[in-house]
Amino acid sequence: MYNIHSPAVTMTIAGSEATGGAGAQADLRTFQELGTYGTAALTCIVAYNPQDNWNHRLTRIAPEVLEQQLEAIQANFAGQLDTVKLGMMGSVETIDVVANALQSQEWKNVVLDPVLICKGQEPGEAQDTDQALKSKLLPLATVTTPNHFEAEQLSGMTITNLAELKDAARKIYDDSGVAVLAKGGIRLSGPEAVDVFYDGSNLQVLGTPKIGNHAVSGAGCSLAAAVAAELSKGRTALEAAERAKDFVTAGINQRIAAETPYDIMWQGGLRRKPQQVVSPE
Ligand code: PXL
Repeated sequence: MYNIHSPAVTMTIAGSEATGGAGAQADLRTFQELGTYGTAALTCIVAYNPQDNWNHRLTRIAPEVLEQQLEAIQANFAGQLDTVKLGMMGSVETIDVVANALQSQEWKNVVLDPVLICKGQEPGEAQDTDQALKSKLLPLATVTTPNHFEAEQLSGMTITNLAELKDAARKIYDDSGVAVLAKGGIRLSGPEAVDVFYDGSNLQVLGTPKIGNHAVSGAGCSLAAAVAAELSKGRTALEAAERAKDFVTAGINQRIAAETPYDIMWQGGLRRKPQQVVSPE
């Protein structure tokens, strides 16, 4: 029975990244942290290779297995699941399955993180997947969160400064009708990590002081998941974008160092600092 006090149900359709920095693991942690009930349908499994410079080893989930996961989640939460976050897809077949699931019910919020490449991958490795993402998933989204590279790909523009990031956000919106949170992040020079939100009427620049000059794993996934979580609780897209940016900034501030060449953001960054537990001498 649906209980009005139940948390909003949110779903991520994303890849697993076993170390937990990115992908579905980061999404689920974000959903939990922001007070929603998270579900996950896996599209692929990424296992970094510590013997080979932490390169990605990618195993795709068979399309029918993804279909089964989506069927289970959608049936279990029929009538109360209206928010989905889309992460790494990994293949054209996967995109087709996801597009079908999106068309099989009504959604209020479809947040597309247009993952074209992951850290450690070469750009342009998967042109056909990128093309399918643009032609089949973007039109079904309500919000999209491209990073610098993805915003260049989606807009067909070169982005070297804030004015160009704004133009690209406008272009992506004008072409797709989808609200855009375009991330300059650390890629644009200057003291701030600047992102641009545009929904056809509001153009808002979201800036926070840069925390170092290195990309942090999980920031992109968590940002999109946080937007989805906030939308599922009834916030507007702009409010959701602002809160998501604060969530990620706090998470980067409290990042976790590991053996990979990049740190990992921590989804608990907005919590009050835990008391240090000191054992008696
Ligand atoms: O950061 C993008 C990303 C998304 N999804 C999965 C990933 C990565 C990057 O490593 O592994 C599963």
